[in-house]
Amino acid sequence: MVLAAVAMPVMGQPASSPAPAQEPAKKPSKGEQQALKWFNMLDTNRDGRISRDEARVAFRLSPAIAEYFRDADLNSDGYLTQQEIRTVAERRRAERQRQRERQEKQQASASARSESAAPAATR
Ligand SMILES: [Ca+2]
Ligand SMILES: [Ca+2]
Repeated sequence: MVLAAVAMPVMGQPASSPAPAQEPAKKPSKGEQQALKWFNMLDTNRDGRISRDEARVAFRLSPAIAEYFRDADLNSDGYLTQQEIRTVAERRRAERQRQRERQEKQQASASARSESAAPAATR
């Protein structure tokens, strides 16, 4: 009896927090946060996706956004969903990561080369 009470998850409480705060487990990247911010701003009819019409305002503000819209509309249906934005953000992050790793590798091999060519400090 006691065990059952303990095992019961605390769910009988009245919903005190209807809007879940940000999950600390999976923090979105800065770019993703920014993208979602303008997503919410542009989704004027709140249907969870941005139509070209809704994005037109942003297109006027920045041609980069028009480009982003084209890139991020992965299924080319003329709508941008949060899922698409996340996917694109994830993809860009992975790309940056790969670039960084490539650079680091280049630097490492370059310094390794110079070390073998000129051992330590030449004095
Ligand atoms: Ca919309
Ligand atoms: Ca789409």
